[in-house]
Amino acid sequence: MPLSAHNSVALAATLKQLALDAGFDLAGIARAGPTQYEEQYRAWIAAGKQGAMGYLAGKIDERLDVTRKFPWAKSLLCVALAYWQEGTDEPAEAQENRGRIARYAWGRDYHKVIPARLETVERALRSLLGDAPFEARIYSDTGPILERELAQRAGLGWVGKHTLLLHPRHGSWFLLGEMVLSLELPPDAPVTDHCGTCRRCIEACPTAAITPYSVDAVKCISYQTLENRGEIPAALHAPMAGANFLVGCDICQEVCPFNRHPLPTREGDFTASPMTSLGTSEVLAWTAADWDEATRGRAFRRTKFEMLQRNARILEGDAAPPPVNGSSSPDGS
Ligand code: B12
Ligand code: SF4
Ligand code: SF4
Repeated sequence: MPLSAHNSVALAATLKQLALDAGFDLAGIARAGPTQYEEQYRAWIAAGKQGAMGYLAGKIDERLDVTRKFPWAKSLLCVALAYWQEGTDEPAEAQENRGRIARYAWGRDYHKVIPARLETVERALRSLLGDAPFEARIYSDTGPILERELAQRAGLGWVGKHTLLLHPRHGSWFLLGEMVLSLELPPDAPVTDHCGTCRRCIEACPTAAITPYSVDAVKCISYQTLENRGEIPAALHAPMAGANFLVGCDICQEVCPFNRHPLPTREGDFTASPMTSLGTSEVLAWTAADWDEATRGRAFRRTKFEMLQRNARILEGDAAPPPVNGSSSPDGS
């Protein structure tokens, strides 16, 4: 049967194949519509767990239901791009006096990589559908949308107790993206929760930031190193020095049993020149120009010069960071 907007089963299969051809590792279709977890989301905001990420408390109605922003939205193509890479873990002795960079930030900024791949998919779909018009909007951490719940609905995995999207065979080392579509497409079957009685991520988290299916961002090292532009609460300095991350944090993923056999990334933009750690004294000796050079095109450019030096001081056990004012939205909302 020829491909047309009216043959939704064939169209969904073709669209997912286009996504895989564009380099994504997982692709699925979710129905557009309200979250199942409105109450939990609103309670999280009411408790102030977003910290200075004020954008999470804005546009809540839109975030909880994509059809509020795009009344034409019927379906979403949800994609995942693996970012784990082999052979770049440094031996313990080489890590001395070095602070780790979380894996998602080793290579080129995914906020640039994923939308570019999704634009390729959109162009291919428009060319296949000829003159049949449709609406499409692309996101990857760039707008008010609940990316993990949507990916779960699209059958890419389940949302683990650490709140990340986990694939039953390949684990959680994936970054997510979506294309909101006006096309009516049959959704994939959601994956059920496989966490069972496991509590490893909860027990390993150095700052006790995780309660099952919820992370208190204010306690999370990832938030403190990447998003907090002010002072880091003194109570977190010792656990942060123990965790030894200058940028982000991977501990809850490293201990997860579903990450034992990660899918290596095929993305050249992630493997071209991975930066896995930085010397703390080197960072403290940097000028703003050195920071600019080292972070160009990388996701951890969000960690401004003063923030990176503040983080390095905490890792070195010296906590007197000068505050840096203001906060901004990573997801552009
Ligand atoms: C804000 C944010 C953060 C904050 C807050 C993290 C958090 N857990 O919410 C901080 C800065 C701490 C952070 C850290 C990280 N982040 Co972040 N972050 C986001 C962002 C922009 C929004 C997430 C959000 O809305 N949080 C608010 C909370 C309340 O939302 P929620 O947990 O989804 O809320 C749901 C749950 O409460 C759920 N729920 C409630 N009860 C129950 C019960 C059950 C059984 C279930 C299933 C669900 C459930 O329902 C709610 C609505 O869906 C997303 C991009 C996006 N737009 O989605 C990326 C995103 C989640 N981050 C990502 C990444 C990679 C990270 C880090 C790994 C980076 C790092 N290495 O440092 C860490 C991981 C820390 C962690 N364990 O979460 C990826 C995750 C990819 C994946 N495999 O899941 C995303 C999706 C970006 C992307 N496009 O790839 N992040
Ligand atoms: S990223 Fe680190 S600090 Fe944040 S919840 Fe996971 S283990 Fe805890
Ligand atoms: S460590 Fe255990 S509880 Fe946490 S996400 Fe992985 S399987 Fe689920």
